[in-house]
Amino acid sequence: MRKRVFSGIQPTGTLHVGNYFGAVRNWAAMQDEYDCVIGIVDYHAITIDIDPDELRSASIAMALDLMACGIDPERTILIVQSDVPTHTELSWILSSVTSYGDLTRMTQFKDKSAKQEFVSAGLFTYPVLQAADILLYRAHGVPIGEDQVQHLELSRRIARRFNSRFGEYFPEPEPVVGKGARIMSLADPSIKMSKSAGEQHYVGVMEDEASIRKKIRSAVTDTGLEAGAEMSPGVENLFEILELSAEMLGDTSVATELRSEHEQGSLMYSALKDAVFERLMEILRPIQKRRAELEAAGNVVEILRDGARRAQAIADETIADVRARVGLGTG
Ligand code: AQP
Repeated sequence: MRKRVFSGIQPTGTLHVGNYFGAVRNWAAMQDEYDCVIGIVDYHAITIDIDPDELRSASIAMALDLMACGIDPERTILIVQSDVPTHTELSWILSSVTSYGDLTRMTQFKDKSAKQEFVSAGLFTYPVLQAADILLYRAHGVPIGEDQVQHLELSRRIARRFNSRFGEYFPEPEPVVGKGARIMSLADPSIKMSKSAGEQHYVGVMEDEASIRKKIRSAVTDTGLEAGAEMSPGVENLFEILELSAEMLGDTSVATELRSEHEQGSLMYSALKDAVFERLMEILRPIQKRRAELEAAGNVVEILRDGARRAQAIADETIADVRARVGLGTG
C-alpha cells in the first residue's frame, strides 16, 4: 500500500515564493509516490478576521494557484477543508487528548495573537484542527516549511495520546522538510517571507514581472564585501532563491560562479539580483501562463467538489472508527 501524505495552505492571500519552494513544489513532486491530500484550509483562515466574500473567492483562487504549480487533481485529492466538515468533528475529539500546556507553548500563537486586537479561541486551538486535518486521513507524512515543525510535533503527541487512551490507531505523522523550507522576506531578511507581514515582505507566484523585478532590485543586502566575509542574511536568502530556481532549471553554473565571486569579495549585488530575477521568472512564467489557462477552463469548483467527495469517503471511515473507539453516539 502507498503511504499517504497530507498538507495544507491557508486561503489568506496570494501564494508566495516561500510557500512554493518550502511546500507546494514538494507536494507536486510527491504525487507519483504517495497518496496525497492537499487542503485549502479555510476553517483555519477564519481564526482571524477575514471578509466572507473574500474568503470564498480566495479559496477558489488558491486552488487555481496550486494546480498551476503542478498539483494534479487526478493524482492528488485537492479540497477546500470545510467541504469535508468531519475535520471539525475530529478536531473536537482530539482537543480532549491535547494538553492545554502544550498549546500555550506554540510560538505561532504567541506571534499571531500579539498582532490581533481580538484573540479568538480558534487561534489558540488552531494546532488541534491541524492535527485533525492530518490524522483524519491517517497520513504518514506532512511536507511543510520550517515554521510548521512545532505544530507537527504537537500533532504527533496528540496521535500518541489518542493511541494510548483508545488503542493504537493513528500513525504518528512524520514532518517532511526539504530544501527551501525557510525563505525570508526580501525587505527584512530577519523575518520569514509571509503574506500577513505586508506586500513588501513577499514575492507572489502570480505577481507581475515589473513588480517582482522591483522587489528583488530593492532586496536588503549589506553595505560591502571583503574576501572571505560571512554572508549577511539578505544575501544568503538571495542565494537560496537563486540556487533553488537554478536546480529546478537543471543548471546551477551561474549560482556557483556568483558564490565564488562572493568568496573572493568581488561580487556585485546587482548581478546577483539580476540572476535571481531571471532564474525565478523562468520558473514563474509557465506557472502564470498555466494559471490563466486553468481559470479560462472554468471547472475549478467541479474539481474541488470531486476532491471533497473522495476525501469524505476516507474521512467517514476514520470518524466511524474513532467514534467507536471513544464510545460516542448510539452506534
Ligand atoms: N517563508 C517560507 N518559507 C518556506 N516555507 C513557507 N511556508 C510558509 N512560509 C514559508 C510553508 O507554506 C505552507 C503554507 O503555509 P501557510 O498557509 O501558513 O502560509 P503562510 O505564508 O505562512 O501564510 P501567512 O498568511 O503568511 O502566515 P503568517 O501569518 O504565518 O505569516 C506551509 O507548509 C508553510 O510551512
